[in-house]
Amino acid sequence: MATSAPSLPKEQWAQVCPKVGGPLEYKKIPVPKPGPDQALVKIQYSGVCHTDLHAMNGDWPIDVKMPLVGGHEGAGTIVAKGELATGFELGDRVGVKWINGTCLNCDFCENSDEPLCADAQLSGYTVDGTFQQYCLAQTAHLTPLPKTVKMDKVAPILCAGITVYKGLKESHARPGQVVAIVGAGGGLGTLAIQYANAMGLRVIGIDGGDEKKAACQQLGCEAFIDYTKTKDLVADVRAASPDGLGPHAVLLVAVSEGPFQQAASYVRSRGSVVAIGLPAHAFLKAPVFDTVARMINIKGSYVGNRRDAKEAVVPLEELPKVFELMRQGKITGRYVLKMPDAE
Ligand code: 8ID
Ligand code: ZN
Repeated sequence: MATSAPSLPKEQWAQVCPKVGGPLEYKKIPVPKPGPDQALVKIQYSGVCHTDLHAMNGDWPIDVKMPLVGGHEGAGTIVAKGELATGFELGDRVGVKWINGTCLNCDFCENSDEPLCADAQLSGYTVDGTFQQYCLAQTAHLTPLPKTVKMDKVAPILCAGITVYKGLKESHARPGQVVAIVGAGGGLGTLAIQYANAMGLRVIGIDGGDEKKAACQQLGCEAFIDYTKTKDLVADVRAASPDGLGPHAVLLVAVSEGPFQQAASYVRSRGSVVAIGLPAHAFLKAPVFDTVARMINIKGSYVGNRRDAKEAVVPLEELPKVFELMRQGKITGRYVLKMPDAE
């Protein structure tokens, strides 16, 4: 049976992107109703991912819903659910992530590779996301949030944290080995440093500017290379690894093509280059000879699963400001939006 909290409003505040390119409109829109296998989640906090800016800009070769409510790092509580929505009760604390719903029946879904499902619905991309007070998601794809985690702290984990944790696992780097994180001072990067440290890895951070350098060092990078200042990035990255042979793995989380063409030159022989960032219209490039003769493994990694960070909290009406800073490359760490009535 479908259930809902006794007094749900008919309207809510949302940041709506009316068409590709924006600008955003902060306005009231109807509160949606859950389908049979969905829950309605009252969002308290939402992270802001660079993906949200890509969506607004129409950067990628997959169609984006317009008008669109973006956002895919939402933390909140269930206030209504459809008659086939099992596993959760009203009032449960949950996370809404990038994968909003999938078929649950295809080969990929059956093998826990739901992000690869051809029918995957994407929060804040193919369906409205978490830059609104009330958001829908298939209950199978909600993440239960333990009572002990703070909603503002956990929000960025629902995309950035999950993605970099998965990327580090995909790199197969082992404790004691060295990973270079390219774009280390951004949302994904700052979380990647923390996960890498927690997994016993040594981190070389690569990003630009003193603010990002300080943040990276404070979070646990043992070396930092400023791509805006170095004269020979490849040589500097190699030199920063303790034996001079280069990092065992490279996590590419930057939003520019250059690093994607460069990483194979400094990764250690037999090492892995893991592409995660999604700059518009970009290509990966690597010398065939080196890739073969140095046994380099180049792969992509797309979302996945996990935990915590230090973040700034700003109110929902300030989303356009966050996007502007992101465009200018001035975001250090992750911004988290606070919904108008969050505690
Ligand atoms: O599942 C996935 N693969 C996935 C999941 C989530 C996000 C992919 N992403 C993608 C986003 O769509 C985006 O393209 O990862 C990318 C990074 O997202 P973000 O961390 O949310 O972006 P940010 O906070 O703007 O950080 C980007 C950092 O890259 C640095 C910037 O200074 C910034 O700190 N950077 C750039 I732009 N060019 C650089 C360069 N040449 C660079 N750092 C080093 N070298
Ligand atoms: Zn994201």
